[in-house]
Amino acid sequence: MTLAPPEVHLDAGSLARQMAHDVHDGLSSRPLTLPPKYFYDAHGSELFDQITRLPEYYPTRTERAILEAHVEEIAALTGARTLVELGSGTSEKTRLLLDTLRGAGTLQRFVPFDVDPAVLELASVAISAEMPEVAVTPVVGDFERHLGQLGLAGGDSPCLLAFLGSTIGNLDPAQRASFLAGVRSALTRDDAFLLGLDLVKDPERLVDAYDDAQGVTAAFNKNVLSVINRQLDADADLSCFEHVARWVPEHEWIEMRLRSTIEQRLHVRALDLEVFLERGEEIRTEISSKFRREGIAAELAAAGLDLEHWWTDPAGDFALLLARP
Ligand code: AVJ
Repeated sequence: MTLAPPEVHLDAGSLARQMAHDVHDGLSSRPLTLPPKYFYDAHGSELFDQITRLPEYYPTRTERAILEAHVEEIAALTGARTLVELGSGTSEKTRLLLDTLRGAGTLQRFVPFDVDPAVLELASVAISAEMPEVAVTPVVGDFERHLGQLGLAGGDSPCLLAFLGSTIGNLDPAQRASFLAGVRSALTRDDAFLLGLDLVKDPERLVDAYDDAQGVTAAFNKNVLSVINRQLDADADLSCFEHVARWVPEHEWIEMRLRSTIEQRLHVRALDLEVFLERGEEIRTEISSKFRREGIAAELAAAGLDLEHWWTDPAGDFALLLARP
């Protein structure tokens, strides 16, 4: 078994400080915001898992179909000896990539990269038990801050860096530019970047994907308040907020918001912060950007990456792309 202990760039203490800082920032000025990364405690991750199986939420199954159709080609194009997966969780799509790279005889090393050490541990142990000849070297970190420390150069190159699920959509354009610069600097000549993107489409379908009939997405959205109640000793009453999903054409992104149904006072004790909410006032909890080929090609180019391959499903709902330095 070749499972290394995780390389930790982010311990529990610094995560907690980061959260306190982000929540303070988001709730102490208007418009009120909360960062989407705090949706994912154990309950939030379970709800997200349910979302991925909802009839309205097409991205997960569509991306899987694209990957299934082209994974052999991706393996052949990259000849990857190292697979790095950002925000990996326990994804079955990772397994498809791993199995194919193994089948091609190139895979030597797997680097799962996630903020959550518990999720990382589960994934790492499972993969290293299944694939004893593959070195599993997990990294605990935040992909917005710690890509520069990945230290891939000198490892088993070429490396394939995968970022699936359109998670990049949570970043605004400025955050994306700095993230993509981080990706570029983590890669060398023969490496490649595999990116999953949700595409611009009929707004009605987009809104439905973020406001499902069963209310799972509503529960997922409100769960961020439970996280804050628990982690920062706040007193939010989830029943006094309603879920809102809205398409914003100027930015081509979906916004999720929590709308206060009454005038209320929110007390975040650990931050010594009181927030007064008018009836109908909203907290923005997530942006989920939708992409076009020309737009992302330009963003990649600005970071020094060439878009070399672009694959979509027949309906053009979702895309996988391969870019190189
Ligand atoms: C995990 C960020 C890709 O934006 O579609 C799903 C999260 N939010 N439903 C997305 C999410 C509401 C998801 N990402």
